[in-house]
Amino acid sequence: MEQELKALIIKQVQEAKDEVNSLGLSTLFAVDHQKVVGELKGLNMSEVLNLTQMEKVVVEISEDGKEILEKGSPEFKLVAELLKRGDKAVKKELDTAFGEKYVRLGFAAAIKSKWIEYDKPSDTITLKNKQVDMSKDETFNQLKKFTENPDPSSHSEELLKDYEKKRKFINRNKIKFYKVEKGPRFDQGLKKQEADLTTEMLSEMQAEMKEGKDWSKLFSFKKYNYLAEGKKINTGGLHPLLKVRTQFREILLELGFQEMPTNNFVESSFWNFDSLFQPQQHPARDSHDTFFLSNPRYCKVLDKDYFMRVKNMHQSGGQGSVGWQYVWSEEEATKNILRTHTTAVSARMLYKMAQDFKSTGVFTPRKWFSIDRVFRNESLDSTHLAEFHQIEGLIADYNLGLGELITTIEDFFCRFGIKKLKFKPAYNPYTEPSMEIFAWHEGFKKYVEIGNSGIFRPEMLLPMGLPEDVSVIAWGLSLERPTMIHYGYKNIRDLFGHEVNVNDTKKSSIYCININ
Ligand code: FB9
Repeated sequence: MEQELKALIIKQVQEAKDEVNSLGLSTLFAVDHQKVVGELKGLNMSEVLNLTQMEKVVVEISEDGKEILEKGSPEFKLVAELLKRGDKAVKKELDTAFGEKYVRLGFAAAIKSKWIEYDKPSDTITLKNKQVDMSKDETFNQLKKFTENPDPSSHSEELLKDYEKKRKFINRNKIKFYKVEKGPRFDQGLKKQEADLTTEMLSEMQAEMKEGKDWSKLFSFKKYNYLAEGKKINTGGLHPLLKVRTQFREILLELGFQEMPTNNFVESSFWNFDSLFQPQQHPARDSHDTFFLSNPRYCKVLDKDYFMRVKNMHQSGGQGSVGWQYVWSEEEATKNILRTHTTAVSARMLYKMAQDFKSTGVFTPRKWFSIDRVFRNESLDSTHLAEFHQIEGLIADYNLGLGELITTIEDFFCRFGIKKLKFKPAYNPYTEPSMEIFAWHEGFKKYVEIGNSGIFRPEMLLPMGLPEDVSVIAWGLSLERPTMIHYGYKNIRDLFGHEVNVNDTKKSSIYCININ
């Protein structure tokens, strides 16, 4: 069809005595004007034709006008229908058949012309004038004339106003069209436009050249369209959480932190709670808050000495602490769970640092971070699932205090443009002192909680065997909260889980999270 239209256009331009334009071609070939313009633009691109954009006002038929061109004027349609139905019809049936508005228009005009009578009780219309001259459908005939000659200057202003303003059967609109002339490569027009140069074509050109002919006219090539968009490649996309994780990870690495190995979702209660000096009666440790494994239900104890030192610290304290003063259960400590925080990983890393200190006699200060999934047996709601990603940072060095903790947290958050922080005393079983972290939210005009922090207790560090003057400062936050704020998610299920809309993963970059 396209080749056919292209050939028709080129033939018309070849043979026309008068100016050729896209409107005329559309009427001549009875093809939609936009389709003709599309074909013309292709021929213009290959320089077969030259196009000059023009503009003019034309008469266009409105939707109501098109209905009359399709069915005839409502009053004539009504008479035609009555004649078909034995000069009578129930108005409601006609409404159903032709649309209430169309019948109402015809009804009013036919009553005015005394062509029909109407009996309201029976809702019946009766034809009274059978001599209606159906060819006198002036409205229909005039609309046909507008269609055949859409140039407003061909019709009286009075008529145009009547059909446009009063009856709204036409509109006068400014339209763009194109004057069409031969282009520099018009003679190549009907030749197939080659898109690629092949070895076969080169051989044919060479043969032409050897025969002394003009090889350059042998093939016609499509003009290279530098504006053409590249082929859309259906790529994957990083999940919003992973984009945010990348930014947090980059910032922590820039601040000199090393990433801890977090590839164990299953953890022992010992590392998750006991090594942190979290007492076994703590509410967070029961099954309402923690997921316990049934198989394997228990873990092995690898370092019995450390295990016993932790037991003693819980039961009776030592090294300045009175402990928690309860009978500590080995069985409870060896229960396997899904880790409830990545602080369990921090505990393992600090224990390894103590082991290194023990074997080398040298303590090396370190900065560690972790970003990974943690699991809590909590009630679900629009912002909480039974799991989330915790971000945790810690520094183990000599004589660190609240001052270092606060400045470290300030350094960290200011990388996200968050400079207005407040710290509020809080309680954690394994840190003392502890602080909740708040940041000023410009949008909400209030401080919002953005994390928690503290200094690990000596009762946690000393049983590991770390030097007495080594302290560890740490802070934590979640990955989901900043991501939800940045992307504007109201429900965490739109961000994480099986209900996520995969197309969202193709959204723009996350970089420069902020909470405002
Ligand atoms: O992430 C949280 N909020 C937050 C963080 C960042 C942010 O945008 C900034 C641009 C970066 C915006 C908001 N919160 C902690 C605060 C609240 O969302 C809170 O309602 C939810 N909390 C989680 C725990 O809820 C079960 C967020 C999660 C959390 C809380 C505490 C820690 C980790 C994660 C911790 C800790 C800790 C303390 C001491 C030592 C070591 C670790």
